Amino acid sequence: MSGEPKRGLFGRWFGRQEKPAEEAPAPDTNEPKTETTPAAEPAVESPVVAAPEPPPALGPPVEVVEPLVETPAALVPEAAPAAEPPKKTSWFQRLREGLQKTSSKLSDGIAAVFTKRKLDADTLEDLEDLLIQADLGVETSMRITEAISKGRYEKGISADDVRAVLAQEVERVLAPVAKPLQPDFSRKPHVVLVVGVNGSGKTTTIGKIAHKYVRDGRKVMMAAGDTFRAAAIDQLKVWGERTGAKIIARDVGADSSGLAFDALKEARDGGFDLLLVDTAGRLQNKAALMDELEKVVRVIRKLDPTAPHDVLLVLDATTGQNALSQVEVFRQRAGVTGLIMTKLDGTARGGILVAISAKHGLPVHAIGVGEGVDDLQAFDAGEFARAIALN
Ligand SMILES: Nc1nc2c(ncn2[C@@H]2O[C@H](COP(=O)(O)OP(=O)(O)O)[C@@H](O)[C@H]2O)c(=O)[nH]1
Ligand SMILES: [Mg+2]
Repeated sequence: MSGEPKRGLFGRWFGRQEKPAEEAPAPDTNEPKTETTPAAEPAVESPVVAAPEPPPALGPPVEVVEPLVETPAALVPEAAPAAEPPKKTSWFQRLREGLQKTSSKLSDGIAAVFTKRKLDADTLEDLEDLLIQADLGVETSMRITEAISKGRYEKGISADDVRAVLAQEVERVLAPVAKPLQPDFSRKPHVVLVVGVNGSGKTTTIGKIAHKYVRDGRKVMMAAGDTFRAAAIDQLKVWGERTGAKIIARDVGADSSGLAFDALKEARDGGFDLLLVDTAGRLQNKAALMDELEKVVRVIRKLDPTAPHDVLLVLDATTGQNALSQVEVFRQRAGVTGLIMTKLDGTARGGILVAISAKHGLPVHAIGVGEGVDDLQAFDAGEFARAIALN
């Protein structure tokens, strides 16, 4: 892996070197941050809303169904401002800052455990605890401590030695899953279904992906499949304006599988290269959400038995351990084929990606490091490992 963080990763992801896009304004208009915190969004585990019925087609506005967490007015995005945004730090800098909490906890902990350069059962156990607390997972944590115990450290081991082994082992887990998204445009369209809990960054990620391929000269369509919330539909429309991708949307409460079907039909008839299907992250409960996702897949397959060609699960890096159960549930029910982790620019708990990768081995296609159109980066195992272990 490269030691130079800023060199064309985005281009590498998509197999070609891009000229940097004009700095596009960050969408400051999406959902309130509070909604996306782990506390506010405990994921699909429990019934979130007590409404007995799904919103019927053309039924009452869903704001009635989930009024507590979201403020509809704040959700309606405004048009992007034309002004240049303030100069942003590099994506790697943002990734490093995002993982700073994890990495400094680890390095402080390692320094404390290995002050005496002693390598015995106690220090190894302390190290293992530390790694597990950083969300790396039991399996990987044991592998790292084992690697250290087997190393030749007769003269004692320094904290730097430990961190070097940590970086190496984390990279070893992540390297096989770092795989770019590779749409096959000959399918006309290549269909990407995007799933995940509410607030994880699905709609934003779809917008970023659309931007990339529109800029490449592809015909891109986005289907506003989160018909549960009016604000979600409006949000995708703004991304349509921002990127130039075509939007297929219906009224709130409309059947999202019907929408996906029509979108695919229209994309096919119109010779589109790529169809990105947004979905709801929250319905009345987990079962309803999963039923709906299954239905969307079934209906898409009536038109194209090979579709959806990618089912991307979007994970919020600030959620920590809960991401693991999200992978399990969505993988089982929605046939997830790859992951995108967002918000690695915040106060991320990126260690969980290591645990997820060790357990599931699903491709990690990209990471989100901000809210702007260009803030989607190829996932680079080495950079990520270094940001966690050597930051
Ligand atoms: N800092 C940061 N914010 C993000 C990122 N991706 C999404 N967001 C924000 O997270 C919030 C929820 O995103 P959204 O796309 O609406 O999530 P959805 O409910 O899964 O569709 C919005 O405020 C986004 O701007 C990211 O990579 N970094
Ligand atoms: Mg959304």
